[in-house]
Amino acid sequence: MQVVPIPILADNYAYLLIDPATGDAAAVDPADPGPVLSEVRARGLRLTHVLCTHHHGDHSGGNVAIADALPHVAVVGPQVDAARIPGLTHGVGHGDVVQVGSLTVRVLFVPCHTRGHVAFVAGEGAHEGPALFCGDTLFVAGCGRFFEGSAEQMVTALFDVLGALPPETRVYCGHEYAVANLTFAATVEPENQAIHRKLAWAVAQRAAGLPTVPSTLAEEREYNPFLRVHVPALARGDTPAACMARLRDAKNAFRPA
Ligand code: GBP
Ligand code: ZN
Repeated sequence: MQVVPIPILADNYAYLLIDPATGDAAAVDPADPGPVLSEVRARGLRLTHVLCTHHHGDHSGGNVAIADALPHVAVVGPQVDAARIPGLTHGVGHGDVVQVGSLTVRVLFVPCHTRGHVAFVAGEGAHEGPALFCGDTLFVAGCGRFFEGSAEQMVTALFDVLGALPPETRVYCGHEYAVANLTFAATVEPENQAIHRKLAWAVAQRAAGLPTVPSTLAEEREYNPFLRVHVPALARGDTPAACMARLRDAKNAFRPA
């Protein structure tokens, strides 16, 4: 299994998920089809699927152009939001599987950012550990805004659903937000050295023109405040959902100095 991040639009990532055994590949959230199709051609791949995490245009806006360019491609996305996913051919829900060459991709239902948001986990059998494509649910050191859901739903998504994956799971998220997220994280947990280390690393990566993806779930648990709502320093006596709501409100209001 190989994953290639493709920076698109202002700060989005599309991804190619490649099965080296067959040359088959899937494109995750290819909202800008140009750079994604160029990469497919340059690598001599056969694109078999678009995997669309949610209806927002910066994730789903390339579906139709890709299907027009490559009519055999299956457009996979949340059945719950079928009417809002352009070009959808295969509506899926929690536990469904999609076969990309010899790779098995499993669908996880993680509503909150949008009411139909799904994540895709690939290569769960592979010895290098699975790859998680989590769209705008989990970011490096952050999470998505709760546009169509509640703090309770984000707790379920991050702890019960994504939290059930192994710690070595590689996290491929929908936006390059690491520096902004870690700057916020440092204000809510200033004593946490993992935040300061990751922030220095993220600033250096970005200065070198490099992405901050992937991280791992194990790493995220060290510095991501939204995965630390049960830690006393952040919970301050609140339930996980109440802490989740408070952190989300604070992040929405946060403007770096
Ligand atoms: C800021 O505040 O500095 N950069 C901005 C935040 C995902 S994109 C931009 C923002 O709000 N991004 C969204 C998010 O969830 N961010 C998490 C965070 O800021 O902590 N989107 O493009 C967003 O989902 C969108 C598209 C939203 C269509 C609504 C519709 Br309708
Ligand atoms: Zn979004």
